[in-house]
Amino acid sequence: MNFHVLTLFPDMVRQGLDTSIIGRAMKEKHISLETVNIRDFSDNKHNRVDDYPYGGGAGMVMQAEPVYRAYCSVAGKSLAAEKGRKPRCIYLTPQGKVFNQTMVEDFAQEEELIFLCGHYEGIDERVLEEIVTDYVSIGDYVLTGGELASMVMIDAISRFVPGVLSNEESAQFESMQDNLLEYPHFTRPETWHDKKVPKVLLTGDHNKIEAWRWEQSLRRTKERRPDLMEKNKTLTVAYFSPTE
Ligand code: 6GU
Repeated sequence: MNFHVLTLFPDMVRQGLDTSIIGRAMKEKHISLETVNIRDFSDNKHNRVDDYPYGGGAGMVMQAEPVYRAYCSVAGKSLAAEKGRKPRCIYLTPQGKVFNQTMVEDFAQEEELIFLCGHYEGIDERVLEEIVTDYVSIGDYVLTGGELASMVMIDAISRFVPGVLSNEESAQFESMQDNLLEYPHFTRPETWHDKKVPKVLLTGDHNKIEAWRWEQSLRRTKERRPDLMEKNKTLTVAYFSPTE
C-alpha cells in the first residue's frame, strides 16, 4: 500500500507515523508514505497558498491551483494513471462520511491512496470537485487541520495490509469486528490493590473462558455502546429467525 499525503505540514505527518508498528511496516516496505508539501506548488514568490474568501467572512481559503499541482505531482505517476484510472483521493473534513471499520477494510483493498489535508477555513470548492473521490470525517468535532485525521486513517488501514501485523498481533480478538467491544484483559500479579483476577481465567478451561469473555463483551457493549447493540440486534434476529 502506498500512502500519499498532500499537506502544509509534512513533518507532522511523517514524525507521527514513523514509530512503533507503522514505523516498522514502512521499514519492512509493507507500506510506503510520501508527503507532499502543498506550499512547494505555490505560484507566487511569497509562497502563499491561501487568500480571502469571495463573499467575505472570517478566515482564509486554500487556493485551488497549488492543491491541484500538488495532486498532479502524485496522481500523474500513480499506479492508477498507468491503468488509465483516477486514484482514490480522500479529503479529510468534518463534512465527510464518518470513518468506521467497514470503511477501513474497503480502503485497505486499494494499492494506493491520496490524502488531502486542508487548513484555515477550507479549500476552494472547484479543485475538490475535480480531484476528490471520498469525503471522510473521523468524528463529530472540529480539528485545526486534516493531518491528524489522515494519520488516524493511515494507522487503521495499515493494520489490514498483509505483513503489517505479526501473527500474534493479528490473531488478537478484534474489537469492532462483530460490532462488539473487547472483553477485559488481565496479567500478573494475581492480586493488585486487593483486586483479584477473575477466577475463571485461572482454570485453564478454554470453553469456559471463551464463554465468559463473550458474556463480558456483550455486557460491556450494552453498557458503554448501546448504539452498537442496536446494530447487533438485526444480525442476531436474522441469524436465529427460522426462515420457513
Ligand atoms: Cl477529517 N478534519 C478536520 N479538520 N476536522 C475533523 C475531521 C477531519 N474529522 C473530525 N473533525
